[in-house]
Amino acid sequence: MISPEKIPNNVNLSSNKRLQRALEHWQPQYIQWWRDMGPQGFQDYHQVYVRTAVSVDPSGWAHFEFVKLPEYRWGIFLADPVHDRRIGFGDFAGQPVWQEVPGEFRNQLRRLIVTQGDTEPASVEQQRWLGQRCPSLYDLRNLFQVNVEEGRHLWAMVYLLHSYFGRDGRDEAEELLARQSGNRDKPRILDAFNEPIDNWLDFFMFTMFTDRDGKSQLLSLSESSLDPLSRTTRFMLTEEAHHMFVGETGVGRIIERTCQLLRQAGFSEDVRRLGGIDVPTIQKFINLWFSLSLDLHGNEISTNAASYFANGLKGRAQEEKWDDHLVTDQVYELEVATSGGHLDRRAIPMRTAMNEVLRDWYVGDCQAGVDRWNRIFEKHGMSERLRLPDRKFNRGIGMFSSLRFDPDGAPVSDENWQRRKHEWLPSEGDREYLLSIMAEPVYEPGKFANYIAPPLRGINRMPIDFEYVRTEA
Ligand code: BYC
Repeated sequence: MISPEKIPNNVNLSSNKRLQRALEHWQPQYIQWWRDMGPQGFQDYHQVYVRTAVSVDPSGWAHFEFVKLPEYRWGIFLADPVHDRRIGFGDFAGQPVWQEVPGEFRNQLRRLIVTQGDTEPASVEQQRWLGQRCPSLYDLRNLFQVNVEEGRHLWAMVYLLHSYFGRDGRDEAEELLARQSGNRDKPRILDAFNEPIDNWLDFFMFTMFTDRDGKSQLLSLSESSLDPLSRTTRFMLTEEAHHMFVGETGVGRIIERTCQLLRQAGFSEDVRRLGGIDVPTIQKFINLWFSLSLDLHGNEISTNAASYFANGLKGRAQEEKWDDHLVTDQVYELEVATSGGHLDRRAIPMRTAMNEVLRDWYVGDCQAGVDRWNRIFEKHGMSERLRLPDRKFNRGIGMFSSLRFDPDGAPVSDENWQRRKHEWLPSEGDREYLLSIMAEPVYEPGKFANYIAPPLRGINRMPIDFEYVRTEA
C-alpha cells in the first residue's frame, strides 16, 4: 500500500530523512510550477473526477474521487521488485541488477533520466490552455487525468535524481521546473515538446503518437540494469496506457462524427461547411505528430544508443522476446541518404542501430492504431483511408533531416516542398478553422461539440452525462 504521508509513497520514504527533506523542499516549487504552468483556469474552483494511485497492484491504482487539481496526491510509486532480477542484455547480461548507480555510468544514466523527466512537465505546459476549448466534460476530465499523471511521472524521475545523483540530481530537479515548453531561452530538451498544442486535434494526435513514444521509451528503460529505474518506469507504463486510449479514441470519435456528417450530407458536401473535421485535415495532423514523434527516437546511427545497450542502461522494448541479448555480431540494414542525396541501403552494427530498432517497434504499434481508425470508415461503407507517412517525411532529427521527402518517401526539391508542404502538413488556415469550431467550450454534462462523437461509455462505469468536472459554488 502507499503510505498517506505528505508525499505518498511506497518506497518507505520516512526511513530516509535526508531524502524526505529534500523532496519536501522540492514539493512547494512543484506546486507553484503546477499553478503557473498547469491547466489554466481550473486550479481553484473546480473538482475533477480523477483516478489516483493508492497502491501499485492491478486494482490499487484505479481509485476514483473528486479532487481539486493542485490537491492531487502526487507521489512516488515503484512497481514491486522482481526477486533475483538479472541484467537482461548487453555486456553485463546475467549479472545481478544494480541497486545503486555505478560511478562510470553516472553521467549517462543522469542524462537519460533528465531527458525522460523533461518531457513530463513539458507536455502539461503544452496542454495548459486546452480546458478553455474542450469538446465536453468527459474530455476535459481526461485531459486533466493525463496532466496529473504526467506530473506524477515528473515526480518519479525527480525521486531518482534526488535519491541517486546527490547535489547534481537536486540541481537537475530544479532545472526540470525552470525550462519551459516553447521558451526561446530555456526550451524543453526534445523538439516535439516545444511544439504548440492549441487545439484538441493536436492533443489527441499528441496522446496517440507522442505518448506512444513514451510507451516505447519507457518499455526500453524498464529493461534497465539500474533496478530503481526499471521499477519506476514499469509503474509509469500502467498509466501511459490510458493516455494512448485518450488519443486513439479521441481521433476515432472525430472520424466517427466526420463519417456521420458526410452520410447526412450525401457524401458530396464539404464537411467543414457542416462544422466537422475533414479527412485531409486529420491526415495532415497524423503526418505532423507521427513525424515529430519519430524524431523522439533519436539518430538512426547512434553511438550513444550502442553504449546504452552495451552497458545495460537502456534495452529494446520487450527484450525477452529477442533471442540474442548480446548483439555483438548482428547487423541492421537501413536506408541511408548518400552524400549525393540519393537513397541507398547499408548494413551497420546492430548495437549502433538500437534507436532504429525501437523506432521499428514504435512504427508497428502506430500502424495497428491507424488500422483501427480505418475500420471506422469501413463500417460506414466509405472508401477513405488514413495512413502513416513514410519515415523520411518531415524529419528534424537524423540523417533525413537535411533532405525533403513527400509522404510516400519520394525526394522533393526545396522549391516543391515550399509549394506543397501545406498539402501534407497543417496550414495556418487549417489551424484557424479548428480554433473556430473549438472557440466555445462545452461544459454541459452529456453534451459534445459538433465535430466529435460521444464515447461508447463513461469513465469508471459512470454514465456519459456524469458531471466529470464540477464547479464549486
Ligand atoms: N530533439 O545519438 P542520439 C514521453 C540529440 S516521451 C532534440 O540519437 P541519444 C512522454 C541528442 O540529445 C519519451 N535533440 O542521441 C510523451 C544528442 O545531443 P547532444 C521520452 C535530440 O542520446 C508524452 C544528439 O541529438 N523519453 O515519455 O541516443 C507526454 C545525438 O543523438 C533529439 C526519452 O526520450 C530530439 N528529438 O538520444 C509525456 C528516453 N533526439 O548531446 C511524456 C530518454 C536526439 O549530442 N532519452 N537529440 O548535443 C533517450 O533515450 C535518448 O536521449 C533519445 C535519443 C531517445 C532522445
